[in-house]
Amino acid sequence: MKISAASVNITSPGRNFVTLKIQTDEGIDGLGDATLNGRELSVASYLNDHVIPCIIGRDPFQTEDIWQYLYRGAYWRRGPVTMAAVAAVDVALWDIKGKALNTPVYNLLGGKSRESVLVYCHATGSDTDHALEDVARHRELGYKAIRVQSGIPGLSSTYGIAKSGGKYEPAERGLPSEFAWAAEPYLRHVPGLFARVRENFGEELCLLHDCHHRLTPIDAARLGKELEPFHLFWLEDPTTAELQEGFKLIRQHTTTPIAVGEVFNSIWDAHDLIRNQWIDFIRMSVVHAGGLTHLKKIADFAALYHVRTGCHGATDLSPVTMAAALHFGMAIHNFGIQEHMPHNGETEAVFPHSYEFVDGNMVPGDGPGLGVDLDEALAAKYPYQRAYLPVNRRLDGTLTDW
Ligand code: GCO
Ligand code: MG
Repeated sequence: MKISAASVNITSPGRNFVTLKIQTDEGIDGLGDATLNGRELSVASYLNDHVIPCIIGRDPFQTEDIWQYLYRGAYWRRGPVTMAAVAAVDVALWDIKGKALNTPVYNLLGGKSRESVLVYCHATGSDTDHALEDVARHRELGYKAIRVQSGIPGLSSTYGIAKSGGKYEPAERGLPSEFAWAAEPYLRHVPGLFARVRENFGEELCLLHDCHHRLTPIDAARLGKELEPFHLFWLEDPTTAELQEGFKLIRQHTTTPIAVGEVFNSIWDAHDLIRNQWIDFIRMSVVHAGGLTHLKKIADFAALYHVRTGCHGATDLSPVTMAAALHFGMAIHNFGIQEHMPHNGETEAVFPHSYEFVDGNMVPGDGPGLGVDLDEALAAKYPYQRAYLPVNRRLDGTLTDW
């Protein structure tokens, strides 16, 4: 079998998605997600202008060699644009391989290690009472693990809070909006939020929280310590991770489990974090970390250090990535949890898929390949719209991490 053609689809059914379709001379197609929130067109160009011409004529079964060709062969390696493009090719090839062998992708990654994968959802509220209502609503839907975020008294906006009436969606059309941030009111508020959640919902519910890279290591250590009585499943992105040693400081002070990695692109972003056991969960996603070929190696490396996975699964990762993450989660031994932020109805229609939510868990479906399609005619009705993530400033105007 040979790769005969490949094309990049950009669609915006509520938010932008970039999808690579690879075709073969035997009539089998595969899909790969190439979406990089707020920087979508750069990955589309990387694929169209630099990658697609090099893969035509290759054997789609050679996932390892093609991965190395695109990674090492580019000379300029790593980075989110490059790794999202490499991932799109890689995932599309695993999809083709599964279809050609008439088996689901999880069987190519080791076979089922479990019958379904545990997922967590997002509960949000403008204040603690509203957040508690949203936790109750998600429990009713069947979720067994819930991330909880709430508005912070004294701050006009913060990460993870839905606009009134709507669902939380991190990117906005138009130019970037600006948020205000101060760590002190946040640090004063969050322990009380989790005290109320535990008081209302008991010990069994898995609880998670995302700091979204906003704290210094010592502030994160304080938060982790103060959250210990509430036994979180994890505290996510407590600080920025360019300085991997920052996590050593957090670890010295708290037993709250730590998760990080949604913005990482390769094992080298997490090498020290994992081998020093400074984290408990690695959150890299199939799309931003070079595809299934690379993520499988990262998971196997992490397993040696008792680090489990918790793949990023926000709405800016397309249903193709969700499907790939579910196959991956079914197969690997050190699976931890999978993020689930449901897509809107338009997106679900553009990407018909076999994965489904069953009683707090998800299953990828047992059909061949990934089990996701792209309705290109419907996708064409939603043209690309420029969109950005917000930027964040401290109260004195200084630009800080969002
Ligand atoms: C998460 C993430 C997202 C990101 C988004 C950026 O934990 O799901 O933090 O909400 O902000 O994916 O594009
Ligand atoms: Mg996050």
